[in-house]
Amino acid sequence: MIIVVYVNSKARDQRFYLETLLSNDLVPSFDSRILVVGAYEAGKTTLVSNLIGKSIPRERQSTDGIDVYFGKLLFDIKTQKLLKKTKGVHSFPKAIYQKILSYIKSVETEDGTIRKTQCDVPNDDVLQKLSDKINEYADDDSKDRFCDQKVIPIPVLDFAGQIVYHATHQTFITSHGIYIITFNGSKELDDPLSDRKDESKTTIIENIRQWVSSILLYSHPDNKNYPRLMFVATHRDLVCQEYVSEKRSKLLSSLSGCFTDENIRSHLMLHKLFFVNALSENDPEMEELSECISKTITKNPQWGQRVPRQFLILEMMFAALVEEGKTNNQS
Ligand SMILES: Nc1nc2c(ncn2[C@@H]2O[C@H](COP(=O)(O)OP(=O)(O)OP(=O)(O)O)[C@@H](O)[C@H]2O)c(=O)[nH]1
Ligand SMILES: [Mg+2]
Repeated sequence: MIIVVYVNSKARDQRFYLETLLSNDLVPSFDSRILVVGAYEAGKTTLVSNLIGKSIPRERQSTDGIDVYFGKLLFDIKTQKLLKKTKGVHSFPKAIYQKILSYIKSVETEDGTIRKTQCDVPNDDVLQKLSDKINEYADDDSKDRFCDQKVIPIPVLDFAGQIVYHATHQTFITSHGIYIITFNGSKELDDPLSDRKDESKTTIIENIRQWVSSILLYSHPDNKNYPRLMFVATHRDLVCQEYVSEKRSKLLSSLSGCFTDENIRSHLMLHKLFFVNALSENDPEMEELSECISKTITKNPQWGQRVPRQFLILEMMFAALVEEGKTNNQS
C-alpha cells in the first residue's frame, strides 16, 4: 500500500477528486472544434481573432500552414454560450487542465463515493504529478473571472488559404467539427479569387465548392447532418449600407443554387448567411455568429457522448507529456 503525505488540504482535495475519475463509469464527454476555412485573403484570421477576442490584426499577414488556438474560446455548460478567455497563457495542456478542473468541479457536487476500478493505472507517482499540475493550474485560474464556471475549451483552427497547404489540411478534418467557410462578400461569387493576372482564374464559388467537397470527403460523415458547414461572408463594410440586404440575399441564393444534392445540403447551414465586418469588435453579426455556433455545438451527436471517466485522466496524461516535451525542448 502506498501512503501519500499531503502537503495541504487543497492539494489533497484535488488528488481526492482526481481519484474519483479512476473509474469505468460512463460520463458525458464534451468535445468540439471550430475550423475556419476558405480562400487566400478571405478574412479567416481576422474573423478568428474577432471570434476569440484576440486583438484584430491591422497589418495583413498571411497564415502559414495552420494556427490552432487552445483554451481561448470556452463553452459555458450552464448558459450554453461561448466565452472569450483573453487573459493568461493558452496552450493545449492548459486547455486540458481547464477541462479537467471544470469536470472536477462537477464531481465535487456528486456524492463523493470513490469507485476506483483500476488502481494501478496510472501509478501513484503519475497521479500525484497530475494532481500537482491541476493545483498549479487552479492557482493561476483562480485569478480568472471564469474560475467558478463549468467551461469546456473549444479549439479554433485557422487554416491558411493558399493552395500549397491544402494537402496538409486534410489531416485536421474531422466529422465532429463545425466548419466556417469564409469568403469575401464584397465581391461576386463568380469573381476570380485573385486579381493578379499570373494566377489561376479559380472563382470564389469554385473555391467554396472545393472546400465543401474536401470536408465531406475527408471527414467520412457517419451522420446525415454532421459535420456542420456554415458560410460567413466578410468585408460587409465595403458594401454600400443600403445594398447589404440585397447583396446578402443574392449571395445566399447563389450559394443555395450551387448545392442541389440532398446528401450534401443536409450538412450545409443555408438558412442564413452571416455577413460581417470582421474588423469591427462590435459587429452585432459577430455576436449572432457566436450564438449560432453555440447552438450548433450542442446539437452535435458526439457532444455529451458517454465515455469511461478514466479517459479524462488519460487525456491529462497526454497533456502533461506535451507540456514536459515543451519544457525539455526549451531547456
Ligand atoms: N474591410 C475589411 N477588411 C477585412 C475584413 N476581413 C478581413 N479584412 C482584411 O482582408 C485582408 C485579409 O485578411 P486575413 O484575415 O489575413 O485573411 P486570411 O483569409 O486569413 O488570409 P490567408 O491566411 O492568407 O489565407 C486583411 O488585410 C484584413 O484586414 C472585413 O470584414 N472588412
Ligand atoms: Mg490567415
